[in-house]
Amino acid sequence: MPSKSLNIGMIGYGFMGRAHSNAYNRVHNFFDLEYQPVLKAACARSETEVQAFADQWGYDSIETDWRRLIERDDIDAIDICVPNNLHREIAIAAAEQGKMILCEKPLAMNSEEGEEMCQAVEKAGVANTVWYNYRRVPAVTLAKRLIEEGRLGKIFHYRANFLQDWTIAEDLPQGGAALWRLDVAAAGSGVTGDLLAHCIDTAVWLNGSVKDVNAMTETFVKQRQHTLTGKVEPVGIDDACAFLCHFDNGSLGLFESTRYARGHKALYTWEINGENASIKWDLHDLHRLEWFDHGDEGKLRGWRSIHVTDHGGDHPYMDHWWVPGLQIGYEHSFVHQVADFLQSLATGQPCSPTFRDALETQKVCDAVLNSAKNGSWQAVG
Ligand code: NAI
Ligand code: SOE
Repeated sequence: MPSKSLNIGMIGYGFMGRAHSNAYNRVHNFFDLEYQPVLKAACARSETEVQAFADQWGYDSIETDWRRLIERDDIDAIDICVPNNLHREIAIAAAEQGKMILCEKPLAMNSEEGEEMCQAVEKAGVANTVWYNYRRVPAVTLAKRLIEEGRLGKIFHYRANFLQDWTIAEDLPQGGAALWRLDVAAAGSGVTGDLLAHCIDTAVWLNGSVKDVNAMTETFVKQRQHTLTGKVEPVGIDDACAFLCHFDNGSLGLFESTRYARGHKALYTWEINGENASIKWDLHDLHRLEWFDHGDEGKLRGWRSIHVTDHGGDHPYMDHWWVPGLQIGYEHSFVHQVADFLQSLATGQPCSPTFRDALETQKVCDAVLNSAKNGSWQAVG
């Protein structure tokens, strides 16, 4: 039974506000932990909207100004689920109030902001994590274990894609609720910070640091009406981005992301080729890990599809869920991140990715955008 409460102050009630609230509500039904999250307060600008959200998800109270929320003595941790341009200001103010922080990705608009955020949480000594949730899909965590066991041998290639198709229409406006991702002032960048950031986080976690990058970006629709001003304004985000890179371990990386791949809604895939084995994963089939082992007997050698649902400690996180063979989904990656965060509070260990870990991804994103602008290889700062 939990003996300690962790009072959550949630900022934002959109997609991630819901995904995280679901995770806080469910974690204790499946994980036996010392700390229990309590949904203390939800915050957003519209009183009626945030009250409806609070009622639906079980928050005790609401606020309409995040500054008021972070000043409250009954809040232990601030969860930042708002557009990217607000992450820095909220995180720094929350750290100054001594609050723990769970911040959505990307950490910040750029690495200068990210560095300031790191310094703020480190100075305040508050627990912090960034929601790069795909690390905690059991098949992805299993891949990490297999790599750490040295089963792939020397790694030669890492390739990843994150493909969508929802911004192809030229008359789609930019800015405001739901469309802030198209507005560079709110998002910081397009697919680089929104989608490739996930690919980079997973890659750095699985394959180590990126040394340098060579990128190209494209903005297919050059101007769109802005929802907030009503005017047709230039589009400042990258609609598509592809880059090559060298990893510190000598392997080569190839990454692509776009919102113009007709037919693809959220096709996140990665593949790693090592000297002894190859491994690949696909978000659309997230409970499976594809594995090719060159050490297998010749006549039986081929790609295996591992259904990552087994118990007995073989498959990460799965002992906490249903019986072997029954799979879990997208939302469980957030439950796992909450469970790991709560566990980290009990052990005093950091919950990776911390702000400092996520800054590494931010630096790769910055190098990618600089490379695309300058047309040259860029070292990761
Ligand atoms: P959303 O557009 O669905 O929700 C944004 C929320 O922020 C809304 O509730 C809005 O009312 C609120 N908000 C905006 N300005 C505010 C202010 N000044 N004060 C208080 N509330 C304010 O956005 P979504 O998809 O939830 O994205 C939020 C963050 O989560 C972004 O940083 C995004 O990159 C990240 N994200 C991460 C995902 C992941 O896979 N880990 C998935 C989707 C989003
Ligand atoms: C964009 O559509 C989006 O929701 C990203 O913001 C998320 O980070 C990604 O996980 C899914 O796609």
